[in-house]
Amino acid sequence: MHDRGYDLRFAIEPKPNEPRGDILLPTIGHALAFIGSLDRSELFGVNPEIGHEEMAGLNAAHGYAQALWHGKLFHIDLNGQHGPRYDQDLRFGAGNVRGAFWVVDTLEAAGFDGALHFDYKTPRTEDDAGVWVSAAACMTNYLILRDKVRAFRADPEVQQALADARVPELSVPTLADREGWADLENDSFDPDAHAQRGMAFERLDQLALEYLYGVR
Ligand SMILES: [Mn+2]
Repeated sequence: MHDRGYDLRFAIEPKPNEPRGDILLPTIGHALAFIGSLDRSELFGVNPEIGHEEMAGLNAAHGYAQALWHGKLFHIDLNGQHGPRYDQDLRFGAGNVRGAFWVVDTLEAAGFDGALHFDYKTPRTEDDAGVWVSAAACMTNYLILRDKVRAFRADPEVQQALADARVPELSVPTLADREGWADLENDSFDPDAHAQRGMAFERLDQLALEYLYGVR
């Protein structure tokens, strides 16, 4: 295909089950591992669907974040889902609302600049007008959550909570420049002191919920 001048990339969309009981490449992690084994792996990425990850009982935002970290989030399918049931394809923002908040936060924090694509299905009980209601609602709900995550990230209390939870340290390499594994022997790591400290995730997560509940 590339030999014929077509500048195309492929995005694999993982799904754990349905219509069959088991589907190969059931999750983002499986797809990333498979892609890494391909001869032209640079041409392949993932198109994760929120509902498919949640059908597998997984945290969609975590999967999106891992795909971003690998440079493999080529495309996204936003929708809604209630737990590990059949593929519900609810409009985005319906279903797991908290999960939707974190997916939008992940995309916005990472500066994802690809298409914001929705893969949802209007319930068959709707008429044509209802189809347009649910289509508009997908976009409205993204914009609502985008406003909320931007306000969340701009809040000085949130920034302090992020620092208290040592989130910025996640991007610091374990070894400093010119440091090797042998240098770790001379490190002054105090396991007792580290066992005493809290990670302060509850505070950070509660701030997010308060933005989601609309009281901040
Ligand atoms: Mn899809």
